[in-house]
Amino acid sequence: MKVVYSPDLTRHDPAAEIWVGVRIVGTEVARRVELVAAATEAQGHQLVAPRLVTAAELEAVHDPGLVEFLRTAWSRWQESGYPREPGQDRVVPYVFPLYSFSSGRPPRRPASVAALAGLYAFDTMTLIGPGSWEAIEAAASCAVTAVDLVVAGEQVAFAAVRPPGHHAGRDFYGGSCYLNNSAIAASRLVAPTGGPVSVIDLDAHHGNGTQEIFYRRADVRYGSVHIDPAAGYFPHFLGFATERGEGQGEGANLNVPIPPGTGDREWLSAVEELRDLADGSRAIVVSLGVDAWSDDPESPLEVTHDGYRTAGTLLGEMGLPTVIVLEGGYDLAEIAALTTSFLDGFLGTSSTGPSG
Ligand code: SP5
Ligand code: ZN
Repeated sequence: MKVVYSPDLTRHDPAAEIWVGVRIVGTEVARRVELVAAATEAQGHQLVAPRLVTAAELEAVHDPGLVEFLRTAWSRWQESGYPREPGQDRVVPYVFPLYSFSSGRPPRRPASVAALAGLYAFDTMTLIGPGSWEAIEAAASCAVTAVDLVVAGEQVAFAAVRPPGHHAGRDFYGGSCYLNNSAIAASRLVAPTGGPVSVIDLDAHHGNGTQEIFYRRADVRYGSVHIDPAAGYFPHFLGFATERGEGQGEGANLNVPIPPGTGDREWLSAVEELRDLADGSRAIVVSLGVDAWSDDPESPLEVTHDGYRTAGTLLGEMGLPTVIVLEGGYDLAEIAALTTSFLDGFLGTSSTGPSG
């Protein structure tokens, strides 16, 4: 299997997140993807470099204003002098123009880049600094390159990327995500396969960005198993089972929220529901977050290596053209083994990893 990877993915180093107003050490670090790429290569998969994503591919899914903001925010932040005064070395939002703030009228574009960040960011945790844009663009580039490979006849390709993407929507970023790599891939798969395409999201958190991008569309379905937002977990406001899509997309969105402490058996039965949603699709995109793992610092789920391997088997057995895109997963000791467990299950190969 080909694994699309670029050293540029490591150039984004948020170093921190602002959580409940406090600057804490961030868990979405460059080492994550270095470990995953090295492990897949050690298992005999071939690392390939991406071609550059086009503006049309980005804008099929994202507002050009969001893309332009992400591309220029760090240089504007430096020009504004914030790193010296008040001493903030990352782009952090400051004022949030909520929908009702202007009674639904579109907000004016503010002159200040700190205010502009509040137009696009939905949280304070998702920082932008030197190298961020280069990595964000590289991640989207890897995703579309994986699509190219599948369209050219590969059964499956893996975009080993970060920053992750599934919390980013048409015109918003957050949850450590900036551009939605999986949604860009899914959108790009529709024309060459004829559609429909299904995104199956195994990350421990609900992929609110992917859901919203496709909420009114029938040509891309979205299914997710994730920690129940009603139990107090990110993204808090979305990911409920009642969200089923609207208009043309009615019935094409499936959320399976599960409680803290859920292990392999119930998680895998949810994966089977997602597989049923994808039935009749021409291709699938797997949003492969491995943070449902039992010791992950960002989630209270209790999925094991065997669980991820079996999920891989369930999705591999569908026999559809598949693009796998890395999302979350923050236990540096296990992220590589969890990922290769899933890939082994998908490919029907036996594991040589430590969990075998
Ligand atoms: C892609 C992805 O997995 N994004 C996950 C973002 C979830 N972040 C939630 C952060 C909630 C607070 N985290 C602080 C942990 C302190 N122990
Ligand atoms: Zn996650």
